[in-house]
Amino acid sequence: MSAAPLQVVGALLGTAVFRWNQPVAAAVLISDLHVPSDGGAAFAHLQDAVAAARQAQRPLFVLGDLFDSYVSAAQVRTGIWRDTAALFGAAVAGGSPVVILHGNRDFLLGAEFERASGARVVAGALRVALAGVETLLAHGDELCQRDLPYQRAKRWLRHPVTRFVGRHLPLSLALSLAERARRRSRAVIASGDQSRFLPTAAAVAAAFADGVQQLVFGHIHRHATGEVGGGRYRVLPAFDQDGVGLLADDRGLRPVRFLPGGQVEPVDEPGPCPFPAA
Ligand SMILES: [Mn+2]
Repeated sequence: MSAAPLQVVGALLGTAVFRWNQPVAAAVLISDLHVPSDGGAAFAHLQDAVAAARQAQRPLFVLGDLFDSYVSAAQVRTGIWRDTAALFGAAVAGGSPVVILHGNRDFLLGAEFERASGARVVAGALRVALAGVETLLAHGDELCQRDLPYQRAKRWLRHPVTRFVGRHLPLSLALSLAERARRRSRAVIASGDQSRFLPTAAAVAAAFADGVQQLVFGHIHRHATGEVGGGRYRVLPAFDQDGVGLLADDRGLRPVRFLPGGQVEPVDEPGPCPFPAA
């Protein structure tokens, strides 16, 4: 895979859609690892998924929220963020490209992480011909159109000025601000009408534009698959919970659990997700 800049080919509900410029015959896909500062189970599962990708010489796609939080560019030089960059660096050197979409917790991942890891960081969604199927990979937060407070906050959090300030914060301040934001977010999610946090059917259907045949996203931490508006969607579960992701190859996409040593075991196909209409 080349290092040429990716072209923006469209937008999905305010998220830029980039085009991956080569077909991908086979891949490993995971999402929502939320790797915490102590690594924990999430990092162990990630090592298993990276091992599986490396043994099969497949690219690894991470569909956002790789980290529990990533704010300051200084983070890549320390702790679990440095260790994760090194893990990806070894995978890239071993022939497995790593592609990371921004999630809502780590949308400040930037060029410093690309340099440290050799991974490609995509500031948006990614259109890719995956095992012969026109596929849109997205984090999925833009699909949750009923969560108006979140969508409003997203606009100012991703403003260039806010981003600049965040990325230049001293490490300790960045980490404590991120932890405060996480605590508030957990409280909001626990108290709200839960359907507010689901994608709307209209938003999911909107993803099937311009020839997209398949949509894969995460964010809602709920393993699901089904059809909306004539296209198949797949929602990846939170990877930190169970180490479950997707394999893509000439047999299509299928859920697997990643085990130590690069082994995988099949996981039952999930049912559909009840998307509210709007
Ligand atoms: Mn998320």
